[in-house]
Amino acid sequence: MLKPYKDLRGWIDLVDQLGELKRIHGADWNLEMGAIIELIGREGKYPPPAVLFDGIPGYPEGFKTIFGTTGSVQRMALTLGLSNVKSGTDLVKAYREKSMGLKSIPPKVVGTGPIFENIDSGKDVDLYKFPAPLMHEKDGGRYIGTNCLVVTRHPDEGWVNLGAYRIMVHGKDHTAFYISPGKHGRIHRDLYFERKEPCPVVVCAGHDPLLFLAAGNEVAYGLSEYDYAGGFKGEPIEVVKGKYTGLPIPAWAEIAFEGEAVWSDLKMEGPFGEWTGYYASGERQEPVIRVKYVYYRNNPILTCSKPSRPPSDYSFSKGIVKSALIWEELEKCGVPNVKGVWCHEVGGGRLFNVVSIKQSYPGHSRQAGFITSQTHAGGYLNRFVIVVDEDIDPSNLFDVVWAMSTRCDPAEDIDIMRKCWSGPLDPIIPKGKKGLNSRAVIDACRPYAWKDDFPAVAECSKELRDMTYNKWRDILGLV
Ligand SMILES: Cc1cc2nc3c(=O)[nH]c(=O)nc-3n(C[C@H](O)[C@H](O)[C@H](O)COP(=O)(O)O)c2cc1C
Ligand SMILES: [Mn+2]
Repeated sequence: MLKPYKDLRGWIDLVDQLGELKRIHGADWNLEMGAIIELIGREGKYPPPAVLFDGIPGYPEGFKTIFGTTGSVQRMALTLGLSNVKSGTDLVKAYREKSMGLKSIPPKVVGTGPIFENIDSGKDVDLYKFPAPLMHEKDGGRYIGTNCLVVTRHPDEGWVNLGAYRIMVHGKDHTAFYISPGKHGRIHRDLYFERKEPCPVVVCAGHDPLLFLAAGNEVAYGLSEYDYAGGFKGEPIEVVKGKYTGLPIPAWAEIAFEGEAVWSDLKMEGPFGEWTGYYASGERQEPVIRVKYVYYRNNPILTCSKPSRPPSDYSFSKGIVKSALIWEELEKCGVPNVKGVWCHEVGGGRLFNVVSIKQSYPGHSRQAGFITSQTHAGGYLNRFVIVVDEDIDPSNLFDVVWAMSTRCDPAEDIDIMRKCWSGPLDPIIPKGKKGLNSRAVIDACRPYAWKDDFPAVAECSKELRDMTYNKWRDILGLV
């Protein structure tokens, strides 16, 4: 088991020791880094490495970016402090087990930290100091925030939220930020805007990948992702207070900036290539963050993720965390005998989710399916939920589609839920109708009423398989 790490730099050292770090010198921020990530992810060895870019043209040596932080089983295990995991399904189980007994630990405010090594304010604020990538050819601008933490505080209840919401640079001292309706940061921001108050905000753009996993996935409403991540780490996340907003900023972060957004201060945001595989949200007016302070470490590392036609450099980790969170929510809702959950990368971890159960009573499979489609973790922009029996591995698309093709009678076993939680990124919803979508719950379990009479599966029994294997193993040369 690898040692725990203190910050992104410690994490990078450990990933290097695992042999999962690729260093690339001299790639341009202008499309080249993004294209390299796509090539490595689609055409390179599996699993793809984390990629650390340095020597970026136009930037001082040492100003780096890193992509694909959480893109393998071993890197996820390191980040989450999990041991004895060899596969994605092991990760989901281990994540779930760890999170079940988890006590959240609030962050610890410290006086200073490496993030204050450099402080720019007033005229010195310049976001172009950092090599923010132009990721895809049709993007509307350079995105400094993808693998980022957007920190806001509920104006009445006081709790602090962290969400990964994309941030497009508009000028030296201002950015747009896009938060889909229903996200916690959006709920916070709307509360300030309804009262005609500015919304204080911090954006952290280089940090421990654990914070990214917490911010980029659906932690419960009202629970700070800082507390959640602290619970996973087993110790509080150290934070400093922003000089303008007072909001907590990870003390060991690489790059952060803070300022405020005002309801009437809008600029065009997008287009941006997204996790669905399309530039589906086009260009819209979105609120602007006016930046008052920029903080960064010497030789800062900008953390990046490139959403794109899946698989992307973060779709693996998205699917893992989401599967574990949905499983947990199903059990909290009282759905028994869940045997597995898998949010497939083909659906960007959201659109195509499978649950396997040991059917225990009539209606069990529909209950599992309907609830999955409306969980907090699985509710946003979901399209298909497929419920399968326990003999089907939910992570195996071949088996899942076989079960759909043979155990589901479409007229009886597909239910459509309408007017569900979607958003501007949904590619099949036309302009003007964005916001809502429908979803199919596909019951691909053997019908409960006659499941024991369902035709037997035509494959070798375990006994026949083992007997044959033992007799013929040398000749068959199976792996
Ligand atoms: C790399 C990455 C980029 C994301 N970009 C956005 C975004 O631009 N807007 C958005 O609303 N959600 C985005 N998300 C999804 C949210 O981060 C996710 O739904 C998270 O749960 C939001 O936090 P919240 O639950 O506290 O609202 C992104 C997630 C990841 C992993
Ligand atoms: Mn949240």
